[in-house]
Amino acid sequence: MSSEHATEQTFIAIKPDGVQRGLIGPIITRFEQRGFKLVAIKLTTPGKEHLQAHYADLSDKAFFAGLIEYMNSGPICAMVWEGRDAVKTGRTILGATNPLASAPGTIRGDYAIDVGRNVCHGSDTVENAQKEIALWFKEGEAVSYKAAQYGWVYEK
Ligand code: D4T
Repeated sequence: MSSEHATEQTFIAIKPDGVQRGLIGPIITRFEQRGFKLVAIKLTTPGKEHLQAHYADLSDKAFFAGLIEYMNSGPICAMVWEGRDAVKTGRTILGATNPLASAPGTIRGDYAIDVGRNVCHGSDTVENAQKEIALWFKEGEAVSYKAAQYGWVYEK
């Protein structure tokens, strides 16, 4: 059963509001406690051009300029998390884009109200995860290691 789900890497970013509100710890805890493995992490203020590239597919939206301004308003905690089905499950842990539609128990359902202050980003597909990791991290910045808890998280 477990082999039906591939081991993946996903890009998770705690946005400036999440960082300023002291939510780095609680958000990391959710991914750690679920059993996912942290393979890269940094605090970064990458600048407008980088943020515009990250959200390039939204450039024609009315909220784009506000989104870039918000994302550029303070440090972002950029991370790569690894594990079985990490992309889809990461999105489930995050909740819906609009926090008011997010179930309690999800990050956005517990910590956010407005869509323009939704505290955390997560890749939506494996392909986008790979693109985002390549945009935010240099080659080799994500480390490779076997987590001590592996056999207690995965059957095989
Ligand atoms: P991110 O990329 O932040 O994980 O968001 P989602 O993947 O869940 O959703 P998205 O790409 O549609 O939106 C990106 C980003 O834009 C903000 N946003 C979105 C906004 O400010 N107003 C809006 O109406 C929408 C739809 C929130 C997330």
